[in-house]
Order: sequence, then structure tokens, then C-alpha cells
Amino acid sequence: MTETLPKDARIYVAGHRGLVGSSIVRCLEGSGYTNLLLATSEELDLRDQAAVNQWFDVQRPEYIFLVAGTVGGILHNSTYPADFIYDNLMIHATVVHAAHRCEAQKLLYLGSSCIYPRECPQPMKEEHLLAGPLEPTNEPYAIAKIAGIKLCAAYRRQYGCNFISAMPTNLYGPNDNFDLESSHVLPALMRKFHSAKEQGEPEVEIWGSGSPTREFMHVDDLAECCLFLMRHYDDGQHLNIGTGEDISIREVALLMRDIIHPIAELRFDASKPDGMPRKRLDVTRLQALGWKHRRSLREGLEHTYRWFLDNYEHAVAPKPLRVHPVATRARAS
Ligand code: GFB
Repeated sequence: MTETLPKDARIYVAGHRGLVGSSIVRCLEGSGYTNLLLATSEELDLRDQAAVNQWFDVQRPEYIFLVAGTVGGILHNSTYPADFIYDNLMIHATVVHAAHRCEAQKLLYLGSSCIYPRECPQPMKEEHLLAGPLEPTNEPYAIAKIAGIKLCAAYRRQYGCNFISAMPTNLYGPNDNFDLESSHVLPALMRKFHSAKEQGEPEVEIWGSGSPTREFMHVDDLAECCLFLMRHYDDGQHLNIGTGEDISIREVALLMRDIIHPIAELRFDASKPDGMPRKRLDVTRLQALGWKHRRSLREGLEHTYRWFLDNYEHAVAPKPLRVHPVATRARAS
């Protein structure tokens, strides 16, 4: 395959302070890319089409990694459905439209494995998209993510834009969100086991039954995959990104216990939702292109725990939530 991404290309990473965006920036810099375009959400509100157009007119990005969005774990998704659907629909639409307007060479859009139906056959293949009802705890987010795929496909069909989409599995790694209410399971468990060890507590609470299974990938593997796709993949078909291996929440909690606090007991809180029963991606198409992840789950968790310890104050600092005025009004029942 030929190298299609020049080292001095103007590359915009939308969402560069998040888990995924920060890893893509590290990966690009480590691979010798010198012309990265970045803007914080304070500098550029990606939900504002006029502001996004203006920024694109000035910066003229040639390649775009669209990895910005409002994200969170199972509880956060269920608590802020309006934010999850509105923010993500708007961010995808404004950036895709601006990329078309300024004739960008290529855009990579990242969705999520929650786009597949709740009762999807396992492993979940790309063609299972829209084959059945979605998991209720994250339906608004999933709808926005599906809209993002369709947006890229529509601009490709109508205008011939080289916009591609990839759907990563559940991710973890440095710069994850470790806030216990809004985080995903792995950063939450890492923080819980760590504080139980520090405070000499014998028990750690695990939400739900522990029986759902998830597939986890270290974010640095994902970033390497995104760069690979930006260089080598030009097809309109969205592509799954995962390891193809899953594990139950109980087993992953035991693994985390082993790494952090081996004498802790697990206590399951059945009042918290389980969410999707199983979620494993079929990665046959991706692997046929010649790409495979490098980090095992244990290695990835040990690496992330070292990062967590080295960056403890930053990792556990309260994260300001972006809540729209509508969320402060009385909620309809
Ligand atoms: O990671 P998580 O929040 O997201 O939860 P989803 C995965 C599973 O871990 C659920 C359980 O069964 C949780 O009940 N779990 C156990 C915990 N203990 C904890 C805990 O302390 N915190 C959390 N957060 N979970 C999200 C979606 O789904 O994943 C999004 O809501 C998105 O749309 C994202 O797709 C990747 O895998 O259930």
C-alpha cells in the first residue's frame, strides 16, 4: 500500500483533549506529523456551524479525525439523553459539512459499537447495522452515532467526498474520565480498587450483575488503527475496530483486583443497570486489511494504572459537565 498522508499535511484532530483525540495526537506526533491543527471547546464550539465554517475557512484542514463528542458510561448516557443526542448530532453535522465546504482531502469519523442492536448476533458484523432495536440505556447516543455514519455516506454519495467511518469497541487508557458517575466501567473500577486499597477497605462495589460481556481496547491501539485507516482505507463501508475478544464484567473486575488490590471482595449492586448483555465486534474486515491490535488487556490495564498513579491529581479532578439550559428545567415524566 502507498503512503497517502504527507508528513506536512494540515491535520485537524477534533476532540484532541479527550481519551481518543489525545492518543491520536500522540500517535501522529510520534509518527512525524508536524502540522496538527487543534482547538479546545472553549476556542471553538463544534455545535455552532457558523463558527466551525469560519474556523475551517481560516485553518483549511486537509485531513480530519472527527473524534469529538459528548461521551460517557452507562449511567451518564441514561441521565443526560438530550445532551448525548443533541451535542453529537450537531458536532458530526457541522464538522462533516465544513469538511465538504473547504474541500478537505479526507475525513475519518469514529462511531461506537453501541450502534448495533441490543440483541445483535455475536460477534457483531458491519451488516448488522439497523437490523433491530437499540439498547435503551444509550439509544439517543447510538442514534446520533448512526446519523454520523449516514452523514459521511451521504456526502460521499452526493459530493464524492472521501469520508470514512469506523466503529471502535469500548476503549480505555490515559486521559480517560475517572469520575465515578459519568465514567465507563474500566476507569471507574480502577479508581474504586485504588481508593479501597488506599483506605484499607475490604470491598469494592461493582454495578449490575457482573454477567454482561464487553470487548475492551487500549486507546493507543485504536489511535494506531485510525492512522492506518487514514493512510490506507478509502471505502464507504463503515469498519469495526476491536480485538475480537470479550470478557465478562465479573472477570474484568477480578483482573483489576489482581493488578491493584488483590485482597478486596467484590460486591455487586443489582440496582444499577447491566445495559447490553453482550458486545463483541466481528473484526474480520479490519484484519483482512492487515491490521491487528498489539496490547493485551492485562498489559493495557497495567499501563493505564501506571498513568493513573503518575497523573493522580489530574485524573481525579472534578470534571465540569456541559449541561444545556434545557437540562435544568423540570423534566417531563
Ligand atoms: O462501561 P459502561 O458504563 O458502558 O458499563 P456500556 C459496562 C458494564 O459495566 C455495565 C458495568 O454492565 C455496567 O453496569 N459496571 C460495573 C460499571 N461497575 C461499573 C462502574 O462502576 N461504572 C460503570 N460505568 N459501569 C456505554 C454506552 O455502554 O459504553 C455508550 O452507554 C458507549 O453509549 C460506551 O457505547 C462505549 O458498555 O454499557
